Amino acid sequence: MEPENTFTLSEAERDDVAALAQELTRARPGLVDEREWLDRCRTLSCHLPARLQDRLRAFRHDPGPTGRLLLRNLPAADSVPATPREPDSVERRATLSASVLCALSMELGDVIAYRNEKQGALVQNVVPVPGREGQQSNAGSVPLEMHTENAFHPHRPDYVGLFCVRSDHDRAAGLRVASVRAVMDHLDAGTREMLRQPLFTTEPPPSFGRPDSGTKPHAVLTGDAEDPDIRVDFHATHTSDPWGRQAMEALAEAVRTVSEELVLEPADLVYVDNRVALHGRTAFVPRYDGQDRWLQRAFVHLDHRRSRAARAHHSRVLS
Ligand SMILES: O=C(O)CCC(=O)C(=O)O
Ligand SMILES: [Fe+2]
Repeated sequence: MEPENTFTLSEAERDDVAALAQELTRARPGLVDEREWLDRCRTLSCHLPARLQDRLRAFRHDPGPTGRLLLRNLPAADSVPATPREPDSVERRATLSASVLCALSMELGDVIAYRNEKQGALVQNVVPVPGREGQQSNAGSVPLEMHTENAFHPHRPDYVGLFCVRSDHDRAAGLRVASVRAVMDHLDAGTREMLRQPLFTTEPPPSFGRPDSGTKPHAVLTGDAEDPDIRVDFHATHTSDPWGRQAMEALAEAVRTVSEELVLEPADLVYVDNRVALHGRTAFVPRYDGQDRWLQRAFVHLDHRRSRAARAHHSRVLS
């Protein structure tokens, strides 16, 4: 029996998704960020296989104990071009992988991006970049600390979709995921209480403004006492309160204990529920030979209206 958080498409289902995605690669104007293409994508996403739609909706209803959904055996292109290696690389063309990622993401909600990140493109390449090995960003290859995606932002993504186009040479790069639901069992009452206090500030990455322009103080845990939401980035979230620091350390330890590692295969797609799960990545060794690890990423909002004031001209790109 397959675990509840994993869904493998049958061959027939994969062929159906492939046909739908191929139609999208031919849809006008062939560019992911254009409204006409996105409208077509939404329409076609209504025709995804019923079992897949059902699973995506079930995940939207409740992300389960692990806060993530792994979809396997999606269609993959017959020939994949060289892995990009330039900084801030994005995919604007409606390729097969970008089409699959957008069509499935639209079943969860609205695909969005941020103006100051990767040129506001809706589909972004997650690839190692020469010279950035040590960076705490998805261009690096040292371990990437566990984080809520865009933890500093008032309109954080509800879901992060990561579609594997190519694995790393050594199958060493593991996407790490830890859900707060699993973490809670490993936190004592005092730690939980500290993490609910507005004692923590989170810095934006340099691309989003001055590095010293952190958030207003916020809590790490909010909402239901037993089943809270989590907001933390172990690289960017800080507190000057000694008890707060201790609570962060206890949290980091609990996250290490429960986090799972997913070594993605081509045509695997993971959705992380960014309200209840943190993600990060283990280290790997890039070779910059065109065959490096390559994920494509998209962000999803459940309530498009809520971010309206941050989106000029009704676009999908938030400031
Ligand atoms: O490389 C990965 O597996 C995850 C990178 C990451 O955190 C991201 O792209 O948001
Ligand atoms: Fe991330």
